Amino acid sequence: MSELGTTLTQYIIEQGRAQNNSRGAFTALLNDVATACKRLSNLVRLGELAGVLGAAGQENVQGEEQKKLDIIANEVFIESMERSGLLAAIASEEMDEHYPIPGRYPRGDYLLAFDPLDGSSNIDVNGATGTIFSITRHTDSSAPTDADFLQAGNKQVCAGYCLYSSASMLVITTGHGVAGFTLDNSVGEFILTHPDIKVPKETSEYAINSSYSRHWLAPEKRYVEECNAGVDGPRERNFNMRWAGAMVGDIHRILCRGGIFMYPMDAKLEAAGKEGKLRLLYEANPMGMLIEQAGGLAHTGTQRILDIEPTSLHQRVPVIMGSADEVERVVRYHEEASAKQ
Ligand code: P6P
Repeated sequence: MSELGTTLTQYIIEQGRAQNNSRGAFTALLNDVATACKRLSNLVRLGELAGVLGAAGQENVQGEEQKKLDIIANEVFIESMERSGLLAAIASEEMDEHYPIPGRYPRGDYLLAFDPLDGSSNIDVNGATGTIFSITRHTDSSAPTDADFLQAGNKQVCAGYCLYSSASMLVITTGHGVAGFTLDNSVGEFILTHPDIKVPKETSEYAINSSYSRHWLAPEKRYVEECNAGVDGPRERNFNMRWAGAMVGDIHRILCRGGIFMYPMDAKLEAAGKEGKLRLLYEANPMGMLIEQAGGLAHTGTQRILDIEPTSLHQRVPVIMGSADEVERVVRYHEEASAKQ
């Protein structure tokens, strides 16, 4: 295992050596990700001083109001990643279709899907935000299409996020566990501070937006009511609730001390014909890989997230992920509810 204080580059090289595969291309690719995250960390940290707060006066493909920083973050990431010759194309929450690598740059074998600034509504109130990314392979020699991004989450070769909060932290997995790096602004390096992150199987904390409780389906209603009853109900302990308003903030807390994060299917989403709120390719899949690699579970309530065969670039799915015991309990409640129908 790499030692505390190792830089991200040293860590990737050491991991490659340990897994007996040359990581040259991968090292360069993750270094580009790190460079983009450093740039974004600076912009987020300066906030209004950089003149990057507030609405951009337009909507993204999701129909969501874009913040200035949503657009800037998307541009910073693309500019940092497109020249490496390692990517074949980029897909982003902020772009309707994939972004092909311009002909003036060589085309590589990896696909990057990312959410440039998750939780951007927190920006104007100095709350936690982050960038979430997912990397898959593109082995076909032809120019990629949107369809090439439609790979199940179990095909990801790397997943991670950069959390912009009291510290900026890059948390990644390449399929061999989860490691966390803290940005040392004095040297401009991500330094290994969390070498082997594990999600505790048990927890006394759950995360869900309780303002939607009137729309919840029976399994989630039952689960949350039992948590709220604490030791006065069937649970063996009392529970706390936390909701960061940014998946990256909630998932980081869960990776650090356990918990369960839920953005489940509910009656309002069903009535609107939606499959969920959160996006599969660049939110649920990368976070699901991190959670599973750290020993947790990532589920929709009816299936494992990483087994879903995507059908569209901005596909949405229900999300229930975190401490294994709690996710298993919610899934069991879904199974019991289905058996009654
Ligand atoms: P709500 C941020 O917009 C996001 O996509 C996730 O990061 C976050 O967990 C969720 O939506 C917050 O949704 O409905 O509570 O505003």
